[in-house]
Amino acid sequence: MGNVQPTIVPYEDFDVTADIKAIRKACKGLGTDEEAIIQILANRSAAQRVEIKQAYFEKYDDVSTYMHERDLEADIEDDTSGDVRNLLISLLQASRDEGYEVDEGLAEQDAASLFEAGEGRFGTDESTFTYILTHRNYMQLQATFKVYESLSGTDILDTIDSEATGTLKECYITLVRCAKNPQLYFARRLNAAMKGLGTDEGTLIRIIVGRSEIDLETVKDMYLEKYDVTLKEALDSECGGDFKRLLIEILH
Ligand SMILES: [Ca+2]
Repeated sequence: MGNVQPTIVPYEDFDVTADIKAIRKACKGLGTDEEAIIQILANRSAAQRVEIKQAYFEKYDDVSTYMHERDLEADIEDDTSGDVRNLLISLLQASRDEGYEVDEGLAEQDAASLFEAGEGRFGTDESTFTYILTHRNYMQLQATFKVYESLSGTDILDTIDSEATGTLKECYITLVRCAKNPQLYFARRLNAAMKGLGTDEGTLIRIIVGRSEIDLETVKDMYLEKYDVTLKEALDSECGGDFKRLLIEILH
């Protein structure tokens, strides 16, 4: 990964209003789009998540059509259940260590706990997975995943694939991908935003502008490695007009 900066620097393109609107939208309607909420919260610093929580409370508490106080945690509690709800609330509580220190002893301890919570037992102890994935810093998680692999012989993603199901599994996978290789994660999201009919322009702008001062060069490298086409070529064939020119401008 070379000299890439860790990604838990505050999200550059942070727009608290856009975030709470997106979260509100994900909470409303049929079911909750947990994946959308995770994608936002997993890429904001602790301070930004606190800001999101407060802004959400202020905005939606003012709306008098609601009979009772609404805050983000309550919305999520209404709309999701059990383990997914606990995971989202833990992310919102901004409890993740945001340093870059790696404690090898803790990595060994956490890897053993993850093993015991999953492969080492009948069923799965989701609370252990949720706690570790939401509390440790990303560098620490990278160390834990390495120890895990040597301990169990299995990649943590394969373990999650067989130990978790449904939305919870998708959320864990998103968190692990963010922690393991943030730049590859962004490359995947860019690809998904262009794939199929139409283009998710908002996502393209958010990632390209947001990462431009941080690690866009590495995101571009990851994109090429993963999809065998440069990000520029992909944008060229998927987007049109001024929008495309703007994005390619930012890419250099
Ligand atoms: Ca198991």
